Amino acid sequence: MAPSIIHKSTFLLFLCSFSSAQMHSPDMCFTKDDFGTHCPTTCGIAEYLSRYQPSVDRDLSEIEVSLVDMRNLTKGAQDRVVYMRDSTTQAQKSSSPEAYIRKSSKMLDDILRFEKSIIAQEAQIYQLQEMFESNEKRMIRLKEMSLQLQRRCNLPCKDTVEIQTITGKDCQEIANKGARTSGLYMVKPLKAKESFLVYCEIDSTGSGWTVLQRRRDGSVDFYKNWVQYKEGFGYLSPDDTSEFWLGNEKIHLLSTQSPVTYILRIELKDWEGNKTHADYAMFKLAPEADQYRLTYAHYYGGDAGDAFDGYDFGDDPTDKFYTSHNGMQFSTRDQDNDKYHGNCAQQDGSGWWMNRCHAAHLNGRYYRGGRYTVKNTDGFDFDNGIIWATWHSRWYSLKETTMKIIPVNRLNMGGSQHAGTKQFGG
Ligand SMILES: [Ca+2]
Repeated sequence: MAPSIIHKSTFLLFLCSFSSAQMHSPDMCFTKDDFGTHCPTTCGIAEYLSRYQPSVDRDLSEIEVSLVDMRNLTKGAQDRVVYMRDSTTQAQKSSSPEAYIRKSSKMLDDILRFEKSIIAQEAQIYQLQEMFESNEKRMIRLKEMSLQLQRRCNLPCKDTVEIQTITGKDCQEIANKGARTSGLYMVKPLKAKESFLVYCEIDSTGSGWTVLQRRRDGSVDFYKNWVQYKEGFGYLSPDDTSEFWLGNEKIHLLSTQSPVTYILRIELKDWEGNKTHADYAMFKLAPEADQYRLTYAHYYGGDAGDAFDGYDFGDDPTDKFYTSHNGMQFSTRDQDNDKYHGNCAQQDGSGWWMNRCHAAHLNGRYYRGGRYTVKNTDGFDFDNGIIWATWHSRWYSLKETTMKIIPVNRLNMGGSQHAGTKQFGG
């Protein structure tokens, strides 16, 4: 790392760049248009325009054919008018006055009728020509846009982000070394073979949170498989604007580096703008051999309630027991480690420490507006939203969530904005 304070580097935002090759998914082009400025979004638009172009071309050539037809028709009518005018002159010369008057008035009627039809046809032609011209202009605009987008898509998918140079075994150590800015840092937990990128939330008092999970706008699909949850997915951004799962392996390495014990803080925000949090003491994620089992010592505080301890939904007396999460192994759609005869992760479209199945479910499906019903689940048929049952019902999906950790001694120093949390019985 360069000795300068800030090291600017061209950096692929994909988490997977820092991990296994298996994470180089086919999603080079990210098609969610609400994701913002990331290059892959434009590939989708260019692809859409390219698809649109042949059908507009086809329309234009059809209009051209009808214009030619109309022109031929008009020409025929004009010929007939000329012919009739000639016959009138001829009749004037050859016929008797009465016969001439009768014949000529009939012809005049015919001429009038034909002239009217010519005028109508000309108006139609004019209309079609206008349509043709406006379509041509539109086509030119679309072609320009398509070219522009194609040029942009041909550029390598990159973003210039600042990666801070201070490193440490976690964000708190980085803050202890003097960092006072939130952003992207490289960390290397004690047992880690190599360092990896994390988002550090550092406040002015020197508290350094290492962020493990972030939901904020539904831009990232959290219905992923075991390897993806192991390695992490989504995007890390220096200004904390994107969604991600840091990865079970990294969370394991961070949370088990003795002698540090960590507080896990879960921050939640609903669609009405209310915020709350829940803290857990001695948060740890077991190694992959134990399927990244979640353990903590006890609920440490916060107003969100202890949803990790399960919730009595009132369906069954065993609800609370079978929806608790402490001690559960991690499950994904392709690795069922839950306590249910079915597959909770598959039926709820997520990866999580499933029991039978959950009272807390922060990797669930994103529902805009919060409230949803079985009918909105597109066949999942279960409460699969972003749920914290002790705060909002399981049919209310939260707007934003954060999971982050800090060494317990730092939290107790009172430096944190949420300091002074109540201690519940162990
Ligand atoms: Ca099962």
